[in-house]
Amino acid sequence: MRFLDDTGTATTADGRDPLAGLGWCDFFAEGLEAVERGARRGAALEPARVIEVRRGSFVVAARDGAGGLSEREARPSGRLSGDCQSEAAWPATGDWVALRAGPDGPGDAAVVEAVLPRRSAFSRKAAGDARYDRVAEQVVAANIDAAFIVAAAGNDFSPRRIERYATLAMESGASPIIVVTKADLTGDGGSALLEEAGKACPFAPALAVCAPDGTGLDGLRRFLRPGATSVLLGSSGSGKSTLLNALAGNELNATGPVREYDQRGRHTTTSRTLFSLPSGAMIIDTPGLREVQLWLGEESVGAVFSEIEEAAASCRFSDCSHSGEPGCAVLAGLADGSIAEERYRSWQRLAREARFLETKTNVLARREEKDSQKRRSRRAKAYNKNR
Ligand SMILES: Nc1nc2c(ncn2[C@@H]2O[C@H](COP(=O)(O)OP(=O)(O)OP(=O)(O)O)[C@@H](O)[C@H]2O)c(=O)[nH]1
Ligand SMILES: [Mg+2]
Ligand SMILES: [Zn+2]
Repeated sequence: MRFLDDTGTATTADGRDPLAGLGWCDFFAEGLEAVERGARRGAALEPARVIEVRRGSFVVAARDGAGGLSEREARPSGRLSGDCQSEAAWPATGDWVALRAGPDGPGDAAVVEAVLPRRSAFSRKAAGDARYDRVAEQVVAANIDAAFIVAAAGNDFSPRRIERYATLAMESGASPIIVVTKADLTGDGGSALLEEAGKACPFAPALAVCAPDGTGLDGLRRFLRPGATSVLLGSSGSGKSTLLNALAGNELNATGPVREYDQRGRHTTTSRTLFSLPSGAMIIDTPGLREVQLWLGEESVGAVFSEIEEAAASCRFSDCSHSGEPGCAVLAGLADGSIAEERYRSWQRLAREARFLETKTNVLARREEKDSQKRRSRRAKAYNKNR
């Protein structure tokens, strides 16, 4: 049984809005109200979550009017296309959007009018624009609670890449969780690599898994809360889709509201797609990123390199560049071995990259961004603390 409450919201018999299972909350409801206030009178808008972004259209999940959810295709409104000055403002997978019914009745594709403000977003610097003197943000996944940084055991394992992803995850507001896959390829169940991963990002939990035989999956499930969204990040071939496949496959017979994982895992992933697990947790699978360049994040670099940042606080000069000044606590740490040489070099490189981006982007816009970033980082740390 279902009923419409006096606001016209479809709810289930137990009074729950089906959108709540997709992560809908007051934060987004306020965003939708703001869009409605600015919209033309009479243009009824409804909330929907972007499951996949296609060329010129989106797949979204919205209320079906019968107490459940349905998947629909939607196209951008003329206004959205016109307003979108930047790539980052375009709907990304995981975004909540304001949807209007298609003008030609039920058969017509719905129209996305606006993107609602994001609670978090995993962004990178858009690839391939280095020749031009501009930098642009590309949103890989929006409104995510946790970012699984997937690194496969083997020759390609790189703590430096983990540091880079972890910095981006910190900047996003999501909690980084490191997953070492293909643990079966190591002689020790992955423990040596876990130790390396732990040094690369000291505050993030790190787990080793072997998805095909299920090893380690229960430890990972602790981070998959119903209604929360995670994103799988990592190089192509690192085992992201295999992991998703295993997480979904062990929970058989489920009918998730959003698309269920359909065992396509053996193929290289080509789109960023939001999947729903039967447990109610959501996961965004992504194609391996060939190039992960930072998008801002000087503070986030500091969070990932906490041992260096802590030492830097006791340098004699507050503007110490840590490259030869007297009384430099970072160089002292290098000398006594408490700071590893590779970490120091990696920290310098990422901090330089972040500073470069800072100077390239608008200072005022950045200041606003900083405040919200601080809030996000606090939330990200709280997420892991609360489990
Ligand atoms: N030995 C071993 N192989 C694995 C494991 N997990 C995944 N693989 C293999 O690694 C290969 C790549 O796995 P995928 O899951 O497609 O990798 P992906 O990260 O989704 O790659 P993209 O979609 O291209 O980004 C496949 O041949 C998998 O069978 C594992 O735990 N152990
Ligand atoms: Mg894949
Ligand atoms: Zn110093």
